Amino acid sequence: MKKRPNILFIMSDDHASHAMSCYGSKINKTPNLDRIANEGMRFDNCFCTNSICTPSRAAILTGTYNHTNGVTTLDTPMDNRLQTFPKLLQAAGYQTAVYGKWHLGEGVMHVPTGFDDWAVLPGQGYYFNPTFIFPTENGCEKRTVQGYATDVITDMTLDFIKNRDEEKPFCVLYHHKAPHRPWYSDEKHAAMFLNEDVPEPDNLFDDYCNRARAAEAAAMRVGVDMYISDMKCELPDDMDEMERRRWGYQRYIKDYLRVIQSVDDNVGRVLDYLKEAGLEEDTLVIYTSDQGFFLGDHGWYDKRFMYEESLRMPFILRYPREVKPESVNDDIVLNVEHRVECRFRAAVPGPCRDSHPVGYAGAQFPIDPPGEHAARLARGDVLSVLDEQDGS
Ligand SMILES: [Ca+2]
Repeated sequence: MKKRPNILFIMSDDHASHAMSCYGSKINKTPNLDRIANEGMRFDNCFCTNSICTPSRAAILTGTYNHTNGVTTLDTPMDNRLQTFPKLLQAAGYQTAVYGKWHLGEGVMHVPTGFDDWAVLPGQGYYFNPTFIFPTENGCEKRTVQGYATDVITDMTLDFIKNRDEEKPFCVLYHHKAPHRPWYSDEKHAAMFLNEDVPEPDNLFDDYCNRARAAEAAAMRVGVDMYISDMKCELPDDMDEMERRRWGYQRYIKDYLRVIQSVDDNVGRVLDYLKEAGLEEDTLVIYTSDQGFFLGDHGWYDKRFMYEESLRMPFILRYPREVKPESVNDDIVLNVEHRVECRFRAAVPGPCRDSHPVGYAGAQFPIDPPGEHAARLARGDVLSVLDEQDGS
């Protein structure tokens, strides 16, 4: 039987690809995330189907669109009886775990299922000394863990890998809370950018003319529609809107980039451990985020708007046994396909349609019905999909 890879699925929260140097960022460097892209494949056109945390996370786990899985808003928790890729892997003999951001609901119907071990943040969680929900014999309990969330989540992930049953492959979902607002940096990165300005995007001072009214109405303007908790100071009342945008951009983007630097450092710790433990060749490493983010683009921060900056997700993977270094894929890929990627790599048997192989990451794989349209789009087969929809 073909050796089954371990899977390290790393997902952060609101990390836009244009804040990663492997995607050409003009404002920061992410050397450890770049290692994944440089030693594997970078996807340049990966998009979410609903640019907000909870729905995107449900789409990724289940491989289905939100009208199918029922998770349509931040307030619709996921039914944990739904089929997910970790459940399929667990049933196929994988050791499975999830640590960090979950944001798919709490309580018996919504906490993680399909995992041999887990510890997740309730809701958004906190950056410092976060509370986690842990499984117990009779259900679950909340406990506070001392430390900085990005470090703590990494420690949990490393503990799981170090203490695994070496006879079985593993799949661990390593889910950062960062860089979701309010962007609280750790001490190590607090001084970054202190005496310098971060370059502004060309369209920071967008005036929304010649655009649909929604653009002007959107309450996502940098410096104007932000809270004191975002800015960590009182908002100035002696600036016009454009001055406030310029001031607010520097205040928030520096904190956003500082918390990303901790994610990058910690991903580096895990990559170093995989190498040290001799697991590098046998582990598929994926890095993604639940959606993108406006980095001052159009004068906005946040997401939840159908623009490329918010819909585009970073998606890079490394698996030396099958993926050539420095590969780039510009096909359109959707978040509902992440499950397919993990299942394929693990060669998990299941209710697949094996008569429909398609090219993806330079390989052939069977796809299942929920991923079918997206996978065909990934082939560039757009017109036939649209024709089929028109006729159905
Ligand atoms: Ca998010």
